[in-house]
Amino acid sequence: MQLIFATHNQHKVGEISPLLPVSIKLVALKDAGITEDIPETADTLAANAMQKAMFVYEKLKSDCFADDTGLEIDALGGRPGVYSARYAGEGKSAAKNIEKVLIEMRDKRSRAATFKTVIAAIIGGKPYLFEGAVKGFIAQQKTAGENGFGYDAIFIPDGQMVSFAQMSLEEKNSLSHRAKAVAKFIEFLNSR
Ligand code: ITT
Repeated sequence: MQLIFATHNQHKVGEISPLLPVSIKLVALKDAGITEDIPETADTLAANAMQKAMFVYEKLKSDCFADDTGLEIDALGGRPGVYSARYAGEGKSAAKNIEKVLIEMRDKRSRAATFKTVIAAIIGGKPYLFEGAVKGFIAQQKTAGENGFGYDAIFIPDGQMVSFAQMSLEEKNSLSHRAKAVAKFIEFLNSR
């Protein structure tokens, strides 16, 4: 089957592609002819993911899905959460987002956080949601490691010694919020 992935974030494509069975052909937005920004104006991950998937479905009437992800930090009352992408402003700069979180977390002893991904899929014209989460904590400062993207250099999953930015793609995919949501999505597709 063919699935359009409603994202402009190539890192997400890079993480999800190797998790999909060969029977699923992933189609990038630009290959589906969509180059404009997709609005994400809702205030939950699920509603944002569905907004992105519906945007594509309404244009193309094809099976598609979107991923909305947020980093929820306990000591910050769940922020940046659904506002993760633009936490430090419209520029969506990962470096600035990380800097803002580290400043807000400077005096915080409790550093627990959860990465959450919600996948919204429209399959055969019907909407579905799949969630994945991983608990961990926020590092005192940016760790070494250039892998991953976004907040990966400050997130250390529980039970691990290193951040997502220090892990290979395979290691991150064996633990991550996104990989867990994708696994549920694949299970659903296989059960149809
Ligand atoms: P699309 O909406 O086009 O899919 P986006 O980058 O805007 O791409 P989100 O709305 O889901 O994606 O934004 C989530 C924010 O969290 C954004 O700043 C990402 O860089 C970051 N993020 C998402 N997944 C992440 C991951 O696995 N590790 C670290 N940071 C991540």
